[in-house]
Amino acid sequence: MNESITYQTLQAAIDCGVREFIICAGSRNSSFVEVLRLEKGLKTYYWPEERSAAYFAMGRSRLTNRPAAIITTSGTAAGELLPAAMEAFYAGVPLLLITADRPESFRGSGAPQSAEQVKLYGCYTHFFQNITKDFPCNLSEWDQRGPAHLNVCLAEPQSQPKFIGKELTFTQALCPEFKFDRGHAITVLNRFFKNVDQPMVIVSTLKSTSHDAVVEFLIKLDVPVMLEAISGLRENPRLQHLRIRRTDKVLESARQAGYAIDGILRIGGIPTHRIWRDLEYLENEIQVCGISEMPFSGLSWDRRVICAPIEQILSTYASPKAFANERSSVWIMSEQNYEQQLLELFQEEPTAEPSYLHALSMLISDNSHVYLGNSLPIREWDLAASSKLQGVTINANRGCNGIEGQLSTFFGLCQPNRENWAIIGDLTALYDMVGPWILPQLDKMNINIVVINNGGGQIFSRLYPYKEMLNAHTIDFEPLAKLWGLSYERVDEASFSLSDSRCRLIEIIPNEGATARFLSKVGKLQQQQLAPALT
Ligand SMILES: Cc1ncc(C[n+]2csc(CCOP(=O)(O)OP(=O)(O)O)c2C)c(N)n1
Repeated sequence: MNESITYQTLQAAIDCGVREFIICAGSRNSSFVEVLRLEKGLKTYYWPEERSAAYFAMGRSRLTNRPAAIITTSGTAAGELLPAAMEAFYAGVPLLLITADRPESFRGSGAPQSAEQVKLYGCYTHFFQNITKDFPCNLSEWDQRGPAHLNVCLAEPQSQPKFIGKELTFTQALCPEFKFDRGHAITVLNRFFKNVDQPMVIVSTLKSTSHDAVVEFLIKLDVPVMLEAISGLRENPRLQHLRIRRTDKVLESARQAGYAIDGILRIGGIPTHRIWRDLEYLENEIQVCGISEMPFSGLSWDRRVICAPIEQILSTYASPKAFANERSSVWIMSEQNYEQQLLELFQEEPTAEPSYLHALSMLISDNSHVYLGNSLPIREWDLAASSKLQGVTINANRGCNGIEGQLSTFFGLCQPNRENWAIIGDLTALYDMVGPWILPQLDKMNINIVVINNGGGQIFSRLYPYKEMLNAHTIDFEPLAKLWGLSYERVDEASFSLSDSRCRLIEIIPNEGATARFLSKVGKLQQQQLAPALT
């Protein structure tokens, strides 16, 4: 029985596009291991730890633009997939979770390694099926716009299963169609543009396939735009004349320039920056419109999001009104001023954390892949990375903003033929210490793990005046590099260079005093009236 259920489930996964299986072996799922270890047409990875493995699978799915499957044994092993399922749900990643289970007769029995696995991931899966010999796997209802869960009930495994090598067949899988209402999307956009006079655009997480359409749209629209790094457009040379550089006090600075923003169009994911939190309290002052491939608005008071393929809407859309005016030009000009002064601050405080981020961005080659950890790195990249860096692909886990599974997601996204850089905090690195497990199974690649070790969760030191929030520590990361056979470089001085090692951990130790001074100076800079006020 196990043999036919296993083949049939794998065939259904293959039929919907899965070509990579991430396997966390245990007795209960050994029939899957048995089949997959001999299968030549599929890529397999093996992990001893399910939580990180699921994040790795998510990274693979994002990189290959296909669903990737993770297969676990029963019990708590299945429970370990919840964080990645949540992330994949909010990020819209087609992650296939296959959990082995004991036969249904064991439900509620408390028998060893059996748990209640039916709908284990609750609302975080777009599709669930309990597979038994009477209910074979059928994934045709999975929309592939979020995770799916297959709970596979298997009989007690034989000690030596002897499967007759059946053939799995590889057909061209069709991705389910993204259904959306184009007419409605255009009506909502038109209404927004008719109602506002001084709009701004924010672009956050964006698929690279939407880049061209968004660039053309922004150029035509000709209004100020905040380009978060994860949009992949922050450094785009065609948009620099529209780009707002600051990451804080955006609305205030626009107002000072006489451009009082009355509407914000969001393109892509939920923005990381402060402005999106401020908007929560500006319901009556600023109109918001969102266009995204996910249905989330990120605001409690506004649930209206145009959920559609961005490039299909924006590539032909023209606003019913023109917006460019003298006030917006004054504001954007003042932003260029601000950038100049920021560059001077990096020189003044070279050992401050953002200055290290800036220096690092100057050492990273064009066309690299950069993964930004949640917490300070993703914010500091936006604040400090050089806008000269061209052709970079930026990734981050911004579905749930968790700090777990970050190295594993990064490894899933690493690509040969380009530099791969992960920039993460120290607690984030500690959370995923098992992540480098997968490195020997990857092709030879240029992989750089940068740990910004500021001795704890320093994002909180900027918000809370007590140390209990920080989880402060004095750990250093050289032993972790050694454990995983990575070369190690330590950076704690004003000027630094890096070796040309291809698989390494770089520990950057910012100077606390310099960081505090830098933050105070940048705070003043962001507050200064840089624009001549227009009346
Ligand atoms: C799984 C999870 N637990 C807790 C948090 C809350 N959190 C956000 S940032 C952070 C601290 C991260 O510290 P570190 O990685 O050292 O980065 P730094 O703040 O120093 O940049 C914590 C605990 C979270 N985002 N995800």
